[in-house]
Amino acid sequence: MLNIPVGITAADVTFYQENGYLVIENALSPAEVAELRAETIRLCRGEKGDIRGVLPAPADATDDAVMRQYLCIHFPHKLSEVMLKYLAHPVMVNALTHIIGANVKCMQSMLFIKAAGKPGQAWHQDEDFIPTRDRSLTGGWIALDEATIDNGCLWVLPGSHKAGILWEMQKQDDPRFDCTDESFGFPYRDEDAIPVEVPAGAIVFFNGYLLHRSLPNTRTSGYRRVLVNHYMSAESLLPWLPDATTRMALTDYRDIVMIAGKDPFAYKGIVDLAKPHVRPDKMGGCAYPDENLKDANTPYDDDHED
Ligand SMILES: O=C(O)CCC(=O)C(=O)O
Repeated sequence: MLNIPVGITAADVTFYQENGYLVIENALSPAEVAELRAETIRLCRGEKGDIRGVLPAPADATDDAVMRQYLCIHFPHKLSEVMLKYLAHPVMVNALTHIIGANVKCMQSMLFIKAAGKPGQAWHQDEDFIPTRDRSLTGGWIALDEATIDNGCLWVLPGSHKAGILWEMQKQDDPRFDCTDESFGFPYRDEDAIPVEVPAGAIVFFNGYLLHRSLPNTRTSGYRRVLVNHYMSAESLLPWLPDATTRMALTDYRDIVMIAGKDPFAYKGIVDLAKPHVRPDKMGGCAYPDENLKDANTPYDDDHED
């Protein structure tokens, strides 16, 4: 039984076009949020299949001990029917077909767990990482916990998508952020940013050219869990290959899931490319946790609660 807010309004679409983001509260019911949280634990326990950087959890490890290991799991929808289902949640589909157009595909999911003490992500524009040809990239960020300033909500620079410029990027070693490169040189100040604080069950939509970041989870316990999926117009090719080592783009990345309308390029078929993996959180270095931990006895020795 869905708690669906009515579909988005013309005023919502105008707000999104002007500001580059939009919040829909009560998009998911409490039962749906609970389903995604339960699946998050199964993924972190390694019960859904191989995820690079996720170690099989001992049966007696607590849910907290297991979840606290991981900042973020990339491509959970490749292993989990539950995560796959929520790519095309009715509220998501309704909003995206108004924002993007009738034909919408998804190419990426990321499951942030972001336990207390974990870092945020520095200023960036998602089109730097996932370059569409028609600037249609849109994030659909599903809050599985309330997201607040103190647990590391999103911050956005409203209207920054409008220039249509991808700003320069550089490596950064700011301890507030994970290992991802940061955008710089843009004509906006940190003071112009606004926090996007939302309750659990909300979806935040944001444009692929919008400058956004998140700060660390500074609470002493708990999580800021989010399932964020990325979508684009099915009419655009996607010159992308999510392989940080080669950086070799395909002409058209076809490991996609259609979530609305028709795929004009269905004749190309779908291929299986993305491999689920953990995002290094910098606190343990920028290598994968399995590489960091290969000499350690077990990551579960320290089973304390905050
Ligand atoms: O939720 C976060 O902490 C960062 C998410 C983000 O920046 C993104 O999905 O592009």
